[in-house]
Amino acid sequence: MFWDKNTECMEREEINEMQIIKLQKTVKYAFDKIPYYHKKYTECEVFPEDIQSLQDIEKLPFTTKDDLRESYPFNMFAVDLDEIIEIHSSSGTTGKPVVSGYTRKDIHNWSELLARGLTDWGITSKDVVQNTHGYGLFTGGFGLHYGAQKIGATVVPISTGQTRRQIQLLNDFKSTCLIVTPSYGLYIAEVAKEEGFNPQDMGLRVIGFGSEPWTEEMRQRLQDSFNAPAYNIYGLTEMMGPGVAVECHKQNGLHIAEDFFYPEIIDSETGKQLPENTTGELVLTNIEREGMPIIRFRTKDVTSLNYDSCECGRTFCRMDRITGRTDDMLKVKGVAFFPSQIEKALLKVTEIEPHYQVIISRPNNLDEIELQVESTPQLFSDDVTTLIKIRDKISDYIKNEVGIKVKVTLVEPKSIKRSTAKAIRVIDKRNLH
Ligand code: DLL
Repeated sequence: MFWDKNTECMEREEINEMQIIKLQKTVKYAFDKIPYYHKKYTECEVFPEDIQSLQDIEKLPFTTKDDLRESYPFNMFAVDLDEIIEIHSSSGTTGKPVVSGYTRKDIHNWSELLARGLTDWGITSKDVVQNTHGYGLFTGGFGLHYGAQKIGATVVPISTGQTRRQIQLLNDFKSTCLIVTPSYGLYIAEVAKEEGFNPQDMGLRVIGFGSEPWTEEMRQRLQDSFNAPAYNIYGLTEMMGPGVAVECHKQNGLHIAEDFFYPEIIDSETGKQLPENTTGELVLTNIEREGMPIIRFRTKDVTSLNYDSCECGRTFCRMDRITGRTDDMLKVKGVAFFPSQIEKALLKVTEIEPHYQVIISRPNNLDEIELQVESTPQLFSDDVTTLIKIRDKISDYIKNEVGIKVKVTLVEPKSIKRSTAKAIRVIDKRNLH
């Protein structure tokens, strides 16, 4: 099924013709309306009229997360605040998060992206969509909400957590579609079993999942647990949120909405474009966004693009599932952060040595994060109450800096392996690649 067949099945030539027109318009719009782009392009001596073909996009400098942070809060907006009807923001940092602003038209377009994806999965106005993504500054809740409502489905905006209630509503409301992060989906299945329900009999027809790294094996387990197909959704706050790319029912890659985003794959070392079917860093450009058009954003997500025709009939290119990051960003319990933030918090605690290791695991399908920190010889000989106090202090500082609660373990002085090269700070046992 198609939501907007004319668009979703355009010929490649038509797509490219549309993209160059939209790209030229966007570059001129950003240059005229956003001082950041005006300054940057003037410094690089590249101007809107230099963009004559899609290949010319390579003449433009990249935009990075740091550029967006420096524009905090609203300096990347291309319109006045009175035209912005909604704001979202990335999770994690308490310093300067990335802000994303949407005009009414942007919200309309965002809904379209997800309406397309959900329709392909067979969702109609007859479905009940239980949306467990967080509602708030995170884009997951509202993005999926708008898309599901657009097609007239009944949305249950339960948001994240309250697992027993999730199970109760799955049963009582007879939800037919569950929107989850893969790890939370598996957790719901497990708790359901503990509560005496068989998740396979709950009547779910479809699962939509995304927002964090996952493996094919996890997808398989999710599908087996609920006896329903599970489809991948990709997106990021900076570009819009979920829906930048959505997997079709063939489960063979995610179709990028090429009428809204122009994708490139680059070699993250050289910054040069790589050919199709080659793995590298995904770079995205908003070619249809009023509130905050971002040009050549380095996502740091590792994937490849495939332009072969897809059996589903859609012609937009497909990206592979994300297989890694080019930086050390971690996503744990849906919160994105960098190990350097943990270090920053630790350095504020004078009683300990800044030797630490972060261990991430996924027992029972839910992320767990443990921080092992070396205590000083002096502290180590102190009484237990002092140790507990310090441990709680570390935990509080980290919650403040990173936004999540970590389990802190104080270990013996000199027990964390020293490294002569780049220290291995993070041990991710989740096996996500
Ligand atoms: O996670 C948007 C989203 C919400 C996508 C709900 C899908 C469903 P951010 O919080 O800004 O936005 O995080 C974006 O999460 O750069 C990837 O590293 C990672 N990510 C998002 N979707 C996937 C996915 C939302 N399907 C960052 N597979 C991105 C793997 C994903 N990683």
